[in-house]
Amino acid sequence: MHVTGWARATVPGQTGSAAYLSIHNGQRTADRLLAVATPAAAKATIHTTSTAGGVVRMRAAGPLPVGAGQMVEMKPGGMHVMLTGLKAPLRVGQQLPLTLRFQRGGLVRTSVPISLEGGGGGHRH
Ligand SMILES: [Cu+2]
Repeated sequence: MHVTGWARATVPGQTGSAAYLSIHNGQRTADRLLAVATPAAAKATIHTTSTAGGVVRMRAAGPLPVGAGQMVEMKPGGMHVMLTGLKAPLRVGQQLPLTLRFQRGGLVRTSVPISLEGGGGGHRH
């Protein structure tokens, strides 16, 4: 399982944010992402976003299937990892540590860069 992505930096007073992950399953068997955790927030929840009648709604979306050889890409306005109860501001240039729990693959620990617009790795538009 190869996980990359980024988390959105917060503005002052903001206690929630989101992380957008790209999950690549290089295995020959399908897997499912069961849960995400970070020491930086009280809660991390897999969410999808849908728009119906001009109203944007988010709802819990786990467990998230990742087929054999497939890539699941989270994006602003779509699937994301909702972070609530942040213990400190998310600052541009810092890293957000994450632990992903897969049904077959077990725990995957990673960290993603914190930025304003994504791109990660110091890349800016
Ligand atoms: Cu959300």
